[in-house]
Amino acid sequence: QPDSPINQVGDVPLSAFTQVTHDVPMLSLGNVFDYDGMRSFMRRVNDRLSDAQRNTEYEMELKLDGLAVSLKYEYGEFVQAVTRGNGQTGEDITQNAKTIRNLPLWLNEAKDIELLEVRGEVLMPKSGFERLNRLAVEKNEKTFANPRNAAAGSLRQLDPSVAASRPLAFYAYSLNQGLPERIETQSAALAWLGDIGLSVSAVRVVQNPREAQEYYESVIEKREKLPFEIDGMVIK
Ligand code: I6G
Repeated sequence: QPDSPINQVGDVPLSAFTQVTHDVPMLSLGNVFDYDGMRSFMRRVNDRLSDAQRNTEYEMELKLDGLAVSLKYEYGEFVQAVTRGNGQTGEDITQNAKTIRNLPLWLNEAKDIELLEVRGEVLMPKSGFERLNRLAVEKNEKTFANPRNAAAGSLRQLDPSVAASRPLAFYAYSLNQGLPERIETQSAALAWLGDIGLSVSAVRVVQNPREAQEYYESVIEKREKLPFEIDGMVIK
């Protein structure tokens, strides 16, 4: 097929990944483990806001269990993918990222934006992981312990044709540079990323800890049926 990921692959495998310093550090998230923890997080947020901002809404996302990656697009064209690494510096995995089926090499309506930096997770859906391990068993090769390890192993391949043969997917969770001025909320930013061609996972806006808990419980109930693994939920 002309649009096959294999056609995105350059001719020579790399000998090593180049280290790249992130423009903005890739921080990790703070954790809460129960309803009280979540309620006090929301109270702390509210306490720090000005009167005009008080009673803000919260946006919730699935915490996809993959590898955090930062993508750069220049004038709408995909130019670079870097792993989180230690948060300050990561590895340039651009050639492997180009083979990810749902990662657009061009973004719609972003030709005027000098630099767009999008962060998200590269993951392997459960179905692809099971297929990959079945093939490995048939060929007497080593299997992967879980989808996250399989995604990590695939991204770490110096030969992009190996990554191209793996069922990887990218889901955006934040827009770090190039945010259009009219966009004022996290949910609007993700909706816009969806409009310009990126995949984003489910988003729910909630008003208070009770609504957040209800959404959390509804997701946990259907966790086994989700097409990918999650290791929690995110509240912003
Ligand atoms: O919004 C998010 C969804 C999932 C995230 C996130 C995430 O990890 C799987 N991780 C970070 C560091 C941030 N937002 C900022």
